[in-house]
Amino acid sequence: MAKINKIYAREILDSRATPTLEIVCILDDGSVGVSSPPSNGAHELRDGDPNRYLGFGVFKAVENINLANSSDIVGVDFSSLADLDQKLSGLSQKLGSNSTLGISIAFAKAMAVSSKMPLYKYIAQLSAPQQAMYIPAPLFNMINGGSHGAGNLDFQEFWVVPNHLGSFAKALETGAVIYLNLKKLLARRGAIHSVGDEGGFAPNLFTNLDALEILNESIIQSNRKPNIDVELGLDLAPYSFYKDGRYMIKDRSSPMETGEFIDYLRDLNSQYHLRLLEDPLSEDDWKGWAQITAELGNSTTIVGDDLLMTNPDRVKKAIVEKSCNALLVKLNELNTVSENLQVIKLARNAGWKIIVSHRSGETNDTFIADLAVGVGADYVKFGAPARGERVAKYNRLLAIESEILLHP
Ligand code: 2PG
Ligand code: MG
Repeated sequence: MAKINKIYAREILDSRATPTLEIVCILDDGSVGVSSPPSNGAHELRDGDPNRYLGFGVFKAVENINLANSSDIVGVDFSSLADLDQKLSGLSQKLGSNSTLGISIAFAKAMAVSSKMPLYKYIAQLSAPQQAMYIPAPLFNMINGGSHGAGNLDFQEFWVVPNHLGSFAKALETGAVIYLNLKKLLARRGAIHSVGDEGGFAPNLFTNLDALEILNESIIQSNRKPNIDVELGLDLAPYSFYKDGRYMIKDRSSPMETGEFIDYLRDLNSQYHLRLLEDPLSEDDWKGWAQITAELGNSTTIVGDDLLMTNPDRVKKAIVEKSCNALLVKLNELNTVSENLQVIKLARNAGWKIIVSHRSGETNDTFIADLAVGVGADYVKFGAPARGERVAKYNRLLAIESEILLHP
């Protein structure tokens, strides 16, 4: 049993100058949990006042949470996080999912403190029983294109995936060294190397394929072997280059129909052995997704992000239609932590891989690092190994890894 003694919120900024919430939850035994969920969630409550933050302010949400002190959340005995989350799901229309998720995370953190347990172990208890704790493999987003980068590339994210070798610390070092060498290589080519939203470089190159080439060069420069020590992966996020049912990218002079685009991706996969391919097709092209998963799903992992929106109904449809074989979990697409645990269970029972993801606009909250370890995710996607809000999560994984080594 746990009772919330007090809950309050304030407006803070995310990594893209957009307001988001910071929420403090204090239990009646004095345990405290603080959360700051990222912005850009599915059903957020925003003020819409054009005179503040271009309408993105969250004062109404702050007020709602502060008023929750006199509502049915504070002073009530909850038997578990699931118990509170059930109530929060019912309040999500009124409070907004930014508030309900923030309260849910802050409560989970306070409960872990109260149970004298590391957060990842507390989450593991709520999630599937596991053999042993491990750190999921990181997907480092080295090059940002599409709507996330000021350069000229069509694909949104170009990842390097170090082969884990059982040590997250080593994987992180590999990611960081490749990042530093990539910076030098881009500068030598005269491609701009400002960074995009997720800390990866945002260069101007001739083609998307050039970006994969230069990543392989950086891997070699870092004394690692492409495909063996380090693999590549992509999040295409085609909404920025899919128009009128066709895919138009700078690598080709004319737009491609779905079938042609799948052929193009098959060739890309044969050439670069992509470990994962996220959102290869438009989110409404369900037929195309089933086709690409049937054709490429054995040689690469097909990840549904925009296709699924972490939404259980879309996940169920994708399981039936065999549309993909991995779920990207973006926590703030749903109202509570428990809703996320349920959708993860659904995907895992279908034999899918699980990737716990940050958002392009982030805060320094490291909850998703604990969540990823607690649920036994296969991968984490927290951006480049650079920029504070991304590195905070990777550094939390370092801390968890040393704790697990000491107390398995
Ligand atoms: C994605 C995510 C995170 P956003 O497309 O996978 O990288 O981006 O938060 O903008 O949806
Ligand atoms: Mg995506």
